[in-house]
Amino acid sequence: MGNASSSSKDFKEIAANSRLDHADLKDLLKKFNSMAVNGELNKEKMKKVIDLKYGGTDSAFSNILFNLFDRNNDKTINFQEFCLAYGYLVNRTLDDIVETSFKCLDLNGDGFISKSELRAVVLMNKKMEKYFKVYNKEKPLDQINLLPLEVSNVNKEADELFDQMDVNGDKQISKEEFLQLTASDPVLKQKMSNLLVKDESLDFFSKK
Ligand SMILES: [Ca+2]
Ligand SMILES: [Ca+2]
Repeated sequence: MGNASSSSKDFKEIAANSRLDHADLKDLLKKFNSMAVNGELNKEKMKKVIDLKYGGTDSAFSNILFNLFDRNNDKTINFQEFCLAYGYLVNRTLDDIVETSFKCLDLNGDGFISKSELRAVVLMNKKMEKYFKVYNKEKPLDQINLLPLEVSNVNKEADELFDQMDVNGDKQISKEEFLQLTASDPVLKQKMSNLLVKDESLDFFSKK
């Protein structure tokens, strides 16, 4: 404390926003620099890192993770965004969790959550659960398959959730619908943030 160099000032601000301490940030900076090119991490590079760490990727997973990181929607991830995402995954608190959940679940970023997006997300959650809990990360993510019965159960679950949230029945979930419903239903709010595979995403930052 008391050292007023500009980088320590930046660190202080990032530490406060991400609820991480100085040692965490130093560690994260090393990780970030090992992944980033010219101080930025783009989606392609992020997919490569996912592929390396999980033995494959899933487009719903990489889109969610990218949307979680890229808070200002400029299609690239800077160090501050990198830290905020990590802070959220570790501490589980984020001031704008509802907006962030919507942004993450809207995989293609068109401002709506479609039925196929929700299906893809619920399916990916199931796949990640298998990867972690059934195979204990020993089988590459690319080789994890769901049985036809699992797929139909997942689709049913996703469609029920979708119908619950598509209040006006126009076959898409708008941000207004999402904000209103989650504000009045804490269980639903929790369910939505649970779809962001927080535990599983932490491996993105692991050594390997
Ligand atoms: Ca960004
Ligand atoms: Ca969408």
